[in-house]
Amino acid sequence: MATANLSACNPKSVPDASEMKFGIVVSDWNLDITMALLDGAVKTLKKHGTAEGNIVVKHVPGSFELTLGAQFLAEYDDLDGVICLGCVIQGETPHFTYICQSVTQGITQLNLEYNIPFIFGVLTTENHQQAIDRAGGKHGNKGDEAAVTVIKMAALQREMEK
Ligand code: DLZ
Repeated sequence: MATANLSACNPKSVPDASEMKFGIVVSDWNLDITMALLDGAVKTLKKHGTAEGNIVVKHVPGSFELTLGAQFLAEYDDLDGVICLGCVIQGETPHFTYICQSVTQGITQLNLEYNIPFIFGVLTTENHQQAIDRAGGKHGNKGDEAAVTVIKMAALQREMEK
């Protein structure tokens, strides 16, 4: 009887990322939160084998600029994927809605136009505490999740290209 390779079948397992190179574009708005997301993403990429020299980090002023920052990374470097990190907190004006719509659509468009994954690591919260809870707090660190996601998508692309 054939034995199944359980680790290959396990949807939770994370592929080896030692031969991969990633870009991270991070927004400077709500910097305490986005730096925590960045820290989580970098630690997780390294944990799965990505060399520090193969993690290219670029800053942009706000989440609205994440799309173009990610496009610059894809155009000017040879990357397996790009993580976009930001934090948009609801204010008293409709600004929140416009920024969230723009960055969501922008990142979706990049995924369809380039042949590498662009990961949405943007917190969209009602207040600062909800953001803290998701940037290393009681709900984990969404930067970690974004890193796992980019590794999985880059591995999927490599598998399909063979
Ligand atoms: C202007 C603005 C506001 C009000 N709020 C946020 C926010 O919560 N998170 C964020 O990342 N950026 C915010 N920005 C800045 C915009 O993303 C953008 O940088 C400016 O509108 C300039 O294009």
